[in-house]
Amino acid sequence: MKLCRFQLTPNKVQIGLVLDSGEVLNLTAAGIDALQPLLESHDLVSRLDALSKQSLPRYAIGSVSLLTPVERQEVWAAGVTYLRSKKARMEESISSANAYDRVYEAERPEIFFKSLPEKVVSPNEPVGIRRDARWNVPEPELALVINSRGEIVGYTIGNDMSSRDIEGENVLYLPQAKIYERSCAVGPFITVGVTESEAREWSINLEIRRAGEIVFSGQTSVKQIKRSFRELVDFLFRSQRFSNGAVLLTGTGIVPPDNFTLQEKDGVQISISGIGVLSSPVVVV
Ligand code: DO4
Ligand code: MG
Repeated sequence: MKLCRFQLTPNKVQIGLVLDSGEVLNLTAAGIDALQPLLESHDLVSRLDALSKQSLPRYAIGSVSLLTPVERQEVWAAGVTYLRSKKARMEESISSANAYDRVYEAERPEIFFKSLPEKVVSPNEPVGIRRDARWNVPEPELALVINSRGEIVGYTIGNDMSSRDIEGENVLYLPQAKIYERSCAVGPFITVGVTESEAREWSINLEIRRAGEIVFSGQTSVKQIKRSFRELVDFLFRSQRFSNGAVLLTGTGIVPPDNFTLQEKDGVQISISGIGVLSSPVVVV
């Protein structure tokens, strides 16, 4: 089951349930005007099941504008959760290679703040590359959708846009490499009613196009993530409350070759098998 936020006309955000037919069922017509109360409910899947049987307006998915499903949640991200990411970080950062090596093995994971909800970029809206960076990449990541009780209630797609030259120059520059205008896209759907072991069977694909040609493609599997989702969420929720819930990106396992950097007008397409496709053009910010 997949939830989304969408618009038919500007300025009116609606909540939808994506049906197997490929249509979007309008849950706002049943009085649901935000995702958060749904994500807090104790019987989410059975509620959605009941709603799916109601006679509500439905639209072809291609006829609506999909928005990010992030409403008021802070977005956080875990790093160095895949061996591929650990190697890439150690190669790009001469001064801090040891830090990345140690965090991969340590009990405490790397978790960093990524975005305020109002700064999150919706599907098909541009993601940014910093004008003061030379080496920019997308990071395609499975994102956990967590309610205020710390329960993982769904999964979506996140893009942790990153400036590798800034990150590699000095580990203290990490926030500048990670947090800037349009550096985080999330969406389009939240898949619910799936266990961690089912989500671990999903694959993640990244395709980057330039002038219509594919200039990079890569694939990984969610099962390559070294840590359990529960472990990551438990660390995030240690000594911190999230009254609006949170979204946690789980790290990247796809790293383009070192001679690759994004350019303005590139197209980034991230697919996760159990969720869908998050597409974003690239702009310089
Ligand atoms: O420590 C740098 C960030 C790593 C990261 O974002 C990732 O592994 O996805
Ligand atoms: Mg990342």
